[in-house]
Amino acid sequence: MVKKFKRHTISAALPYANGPVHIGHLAGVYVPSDIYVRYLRSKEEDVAFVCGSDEHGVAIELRARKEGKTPQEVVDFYHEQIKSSFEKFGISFDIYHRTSAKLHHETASEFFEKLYCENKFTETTSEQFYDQNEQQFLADRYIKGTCPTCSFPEAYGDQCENCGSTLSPSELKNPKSMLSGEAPILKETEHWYFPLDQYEPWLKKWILEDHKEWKSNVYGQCKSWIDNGLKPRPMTRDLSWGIPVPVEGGEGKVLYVWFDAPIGYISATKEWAKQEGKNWEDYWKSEDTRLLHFIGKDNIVFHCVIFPALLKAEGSFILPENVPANEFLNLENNKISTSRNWAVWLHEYLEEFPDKQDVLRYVLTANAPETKDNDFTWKDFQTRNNSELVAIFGNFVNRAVVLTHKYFEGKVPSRGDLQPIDMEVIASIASIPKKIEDALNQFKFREALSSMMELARAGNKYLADTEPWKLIKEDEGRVGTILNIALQISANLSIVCEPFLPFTAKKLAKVLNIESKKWAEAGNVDLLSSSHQLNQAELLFEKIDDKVIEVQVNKLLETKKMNDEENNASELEVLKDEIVFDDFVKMDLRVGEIKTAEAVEKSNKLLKFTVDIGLETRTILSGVSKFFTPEEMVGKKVVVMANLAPRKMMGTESQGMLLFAENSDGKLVNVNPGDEAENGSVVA
Ligand code: B3M
Ligand code: ZN
Repeated sequence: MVKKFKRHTISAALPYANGPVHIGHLAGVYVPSDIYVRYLRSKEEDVAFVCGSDEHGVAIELRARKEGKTPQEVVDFYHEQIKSSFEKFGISFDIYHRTSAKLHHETASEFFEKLYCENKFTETTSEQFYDQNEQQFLADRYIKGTCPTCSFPEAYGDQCENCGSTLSPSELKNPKSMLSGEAPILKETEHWYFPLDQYEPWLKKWILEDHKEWKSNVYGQCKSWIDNGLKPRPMTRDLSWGIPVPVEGGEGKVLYVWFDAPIGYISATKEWAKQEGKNWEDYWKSEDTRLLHFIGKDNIVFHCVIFPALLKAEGSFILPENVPANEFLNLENNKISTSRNWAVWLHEYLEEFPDKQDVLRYVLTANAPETKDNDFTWKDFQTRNNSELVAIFGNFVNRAVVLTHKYFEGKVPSRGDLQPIDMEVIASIASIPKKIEDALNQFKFREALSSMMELARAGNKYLADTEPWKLIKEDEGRVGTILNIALQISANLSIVCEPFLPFTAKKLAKVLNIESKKWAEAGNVDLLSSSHQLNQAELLFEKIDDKVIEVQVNKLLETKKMNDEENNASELEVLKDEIVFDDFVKMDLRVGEIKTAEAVEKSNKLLKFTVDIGLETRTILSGVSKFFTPEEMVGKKVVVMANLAPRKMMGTESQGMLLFAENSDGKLVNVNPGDEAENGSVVA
């Protein structure tokens, strides 16, 4: 049964205000939601499109600590930056709010209080890690230790980034507080839990039976969560940055960020309604409103399971009709990562590709990670621009307009008798809008985009097949018919491309000298009346050069190089596992003096030394020829590991090892014990 809704509340995930936004955000959430909303508006539907910055949570506290700033300073900066990037990309939110706003604090607190007063929470005491030096409970992210699975020494309390295992802080070996560096203690603390388990039967029916139409990636994730059994989840945290817990005993605690963030959609709607003189409750409490959440796949459980259960418990809100979550976008075959700077940042793109927002919107939609993770490559970006936007869309419109100026003084010529080829292309004008609609109604944005391009393609082919430039001498009337049809296609394009390419749609409307038209007019072959005056042609898209792409690829290569170097350096920063004194004294370290040194034949690494270690002279091979010449080593004092079992290298037995220090750039330097040290002295 298809339900008819009176209005739509469309939310796009609230990005954390702890870093800039990148193409992954745009592809996964903001471009598809914007396409959908623009389409609805074009259909003259009543829509509230809400978003804002998610400004609470540990990630933001951590970032602030790292930057030596207050959390508020951090979110103030990124909120503005993110907001401006979205605006410049034409993401047409009705409001871009923020969760540090007073109205949001009030809204989230009231929501919490209501659940509290109606006994919808359970209070539970548990033991959590506590930093005695800092007198603070530690969020999972604030604890580091050795991963129980892979022994990576830098695993976080909630996850090991080396092997990917999900952890709880108590599983870490040698847990250390990231605040003081000390080992934390376990201390009792009380929190308010939302008994998600009690909502399991309801969730089973609501999702697994009543929402079988959800995208399979979304439905699948929900099913696996529910099948694994739901547990009570704490809705408060021992942190200082966030919304204070508004009930007795809540001092020093804040609401869990995933409790308050989705309520951010509600407070954003409230703020917007206030500004627009509307009633926000129509958008959240009326059964004839359709609520949709656009999100990325890592947010599915929060939007499909936890938040709906909270809304259900509260009792007065509508529930989402659908949650069209996308998978992830990778960049040049690697996961996008903020910390490794592996991303195309929107604010940088805007600077480096001025006026090319639609190109990125196009590429990200054509290649959207709708059903599986997908890859963004600069090469593909260039190809789609040059051979689709420029060669098909832009070329078609440009030809139609330029020829009209050339032959008809820029006035739309009238149509004469139609030939089969005209009928054929007119049929596509009529049928394509419906195709786009069907795809959009199912959140199939790639398909919708490709249907939109089908119209441009049809137009381009029509001009190529009819070749009006060859007919002008003998049959001006025929040329008029052809150009009329081509211009009607262009006018149709300006309607159906608008959700995807809003900047282009505007330019196109300007060239055609028409007001923007609504979706209902799409499919019409009489959008432009005869003699309507066009404006001068303007290039809608321009070719992107190999050189421009090279710059971007090089930028990524540079990042990769820097990351690799950093990885090497951080390996050194991590101290090895503790050993006992008995282990240490097993090593016999002696002062030695290099007597002779020579290169080893056929080896480009090894030098062969004879070293006087007091009681005897040893032959020792060492892979240092990149750093020292044999000559400069003769006479040098060195530290020798004297009781290392002999090893044969390139046919020679090496009887010990020389000690060198490795600098952060990989350069080796001699560990020089100084001239005062006698050959054979024990180093200990
Ligand atoms: N800020 C997580 C994210 O940016 C989170 C989304 C909140 S939506 C209510 O991926
Ligand atoms: Zn691990």
